[in-house]
Amino acid sequence: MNAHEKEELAAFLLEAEEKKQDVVRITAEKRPNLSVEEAYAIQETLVDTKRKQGKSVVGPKMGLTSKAKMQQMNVEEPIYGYIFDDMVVSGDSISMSSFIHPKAEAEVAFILGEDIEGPGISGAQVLGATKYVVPALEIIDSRYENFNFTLPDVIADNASSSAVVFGTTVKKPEELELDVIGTTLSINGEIKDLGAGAAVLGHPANSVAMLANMLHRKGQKLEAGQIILTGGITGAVPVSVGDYVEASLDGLHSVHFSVK
Ligand code: 0L1
Ligand code: MG
Repeated sequence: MNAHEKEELAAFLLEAEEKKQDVVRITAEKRPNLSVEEAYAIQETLVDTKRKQGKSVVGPKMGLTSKAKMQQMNVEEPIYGYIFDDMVVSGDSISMSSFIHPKAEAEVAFILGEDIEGPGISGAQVLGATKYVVPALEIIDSRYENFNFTLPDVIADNASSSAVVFGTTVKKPEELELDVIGTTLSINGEIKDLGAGAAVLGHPANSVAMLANMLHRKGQKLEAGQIILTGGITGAVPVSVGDYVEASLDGLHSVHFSVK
């Protein structure tokens, strides 16, 4: 894929994100044989464009970290994307007009105290390099019609990244057993899904370790100060106007937002 094609496809996805207008997946018509490698190259171009627009990266994130999502997509490895500063929700409400068809999922985020550079990083090393963990609600919003995509499509689309609400409870990782923290995701007081931290690759720290090892293949590393979304402990649930969305994570209290 040449530079012009990469830029055209990144611009196609960025326009859909800016206009809040869903599009047909890239592999349906534009590039049926898109490979995972090419998809990450499109994602990199999209990320560079956002940086040139003055946005800054809060941290990379992991997606497709649950067995169910990996089986559904027929993959053995999760994917990553990037969360930008303008995706972080500052108040306690979001506007439906900022999204196409948002879904929320409950996650644990890691705030790194040290750089982490692969290869061969383990979950234990990640815990040693992590300053704090916080609860988070990630709002994913695929730019593709009906969330209909193949693996390369969703990689190119920055792993459906759109927004994130961070909770205010901050804990040191050693204060919790992150693999057994029980988590519920409720909408308007009704539990829509639940899980335990182990749903994320056995332990959320394993997700950060895998991310460090995947980035190493590109000559990149995780950096101190980055906030890493580790992947959904619960499934992703569609949200609509009027909803009050709340995730409760044992020991990390709750994180919530309303949809206007
Ligand atoms: O954060 C995530 O797990 C999203 C990964 C992309 C798959 C999706 O949009 O459902
Ligand atoms: Mg996620």
